[in-house]
Amino acid sequence: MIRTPLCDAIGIEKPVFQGGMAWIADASLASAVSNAGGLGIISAMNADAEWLRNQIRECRKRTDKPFGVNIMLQSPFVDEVAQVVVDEHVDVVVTGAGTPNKYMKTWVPAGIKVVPVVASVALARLVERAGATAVVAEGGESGGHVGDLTTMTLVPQVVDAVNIPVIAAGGIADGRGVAAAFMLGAVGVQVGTRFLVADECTVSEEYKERILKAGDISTIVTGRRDDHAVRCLKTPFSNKYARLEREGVSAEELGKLGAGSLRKAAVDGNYEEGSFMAGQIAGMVKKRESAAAIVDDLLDGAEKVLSEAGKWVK
Ligand code: TUI
Repeated sequence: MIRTPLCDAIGIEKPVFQGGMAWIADASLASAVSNAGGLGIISAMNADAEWLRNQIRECRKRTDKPFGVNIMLQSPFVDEVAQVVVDEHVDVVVTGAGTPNKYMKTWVPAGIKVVPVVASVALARLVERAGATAVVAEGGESGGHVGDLTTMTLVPQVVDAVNIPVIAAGGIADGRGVAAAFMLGAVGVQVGTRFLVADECTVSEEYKERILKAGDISTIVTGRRDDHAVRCLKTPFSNKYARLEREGVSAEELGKLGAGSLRKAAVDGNYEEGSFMAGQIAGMVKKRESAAAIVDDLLDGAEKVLSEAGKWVK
C-alpha cells in the first residue's frame, strides 16, 4: 500500500489527483476517481456558476468522498465560479493558468484546501505564503496550457523551495512515472491524459480513439510565440494553427481560430476543427478501463518499482 503525507493533508486514501481537464472533467469522472480513493476534480473551465453548481451537486450525489474543482483563472466567469466553490463547501480547489492570490483571501478562511498548479518556483513560493495546502508542479509534458520547464526539472526545484506537499504532474501515466515523481520528492501525482480513456470519462469517442492511437511524437505545442502555449495532438487543426503562427498571423486572428476548438474536440468529436489537448505520455495510453482500475494500476505499479528501487545500491 502507498500512503503519503498528501493523503492526510487532503483527506484522501490514495495520493492521486485527476487532472481538471477543461470540457472533459465533469461529475461523472470526478466522482469515479474520488470513489476509487483518489481526488476527483471537476473542471470549471469557461463555464458559468449555474453549470458548476449543478456539477458539484451531481458529484455529491455520486460520492460521499472529498472531491475538488479546478478553476481556470483566465475564465470569463472566474469571479462567479470562485464564489460557487465557497457557497457549495467544496473540499479542494485546484487553480490553473494564473496566480490565484486574489481568490485565496476568500477560499483559505472559508476552510477550502487550495492547491494551485504552478509552473515555476516563484509562484510556488507565493502561493505557499498565501496559505496553499499543497502545490501541483506541472511540467511541460502535460496536455493543455503548459509552462516552460519539464517535470524532471521543475518538481525537485519546487520541492526544495516550499514546505507544503508537492504533487507532480506532466508525463505520468503508469507506476514508473509515479515512482519517479516520488524520487524527485513529490508526495502525490496528478494524472490527466490516462483518465481521458476511463470508462466514466464522458469525452467524445473520437477523442478517446485518438488518444489510444497516439504515439510518442503525436503531440505539438502551439502558442509559444504569444505566451499562450498549449499542448495537443497533431491534428488538422493544430497543424494549421502552427503553420499560421510560423507565417506570422496575428495573435488576434489565431485567437479567433482557436475559440471553441476544445469543445469541438471534447464534446463534438470534430477531428478536423477540434483541439485535442493531450500530454506527451498519450503514446503509452493503450487501454480503456475504469477510473478505479487506473488509480490502482498507478499505485500497484509504483509499489512494485519502489520496492525494487534499491537494487543498484551496493
Ligand atoms: O491550466 C492548465 N492547463 C490548462 S488550462 C486549459 S483551458 C485553455 N483553453 C484554451 C487555451 C488556454 C487554456 C487547458 N489546459 N494547467 C495549469 C498550468 N498553469 N499550467 C501552466 C500554468 C501557469 C502558467 C503561468 C500558472 C501560472 C502562471 O503564472 C503566470 C502569471 O504570472 O500569471
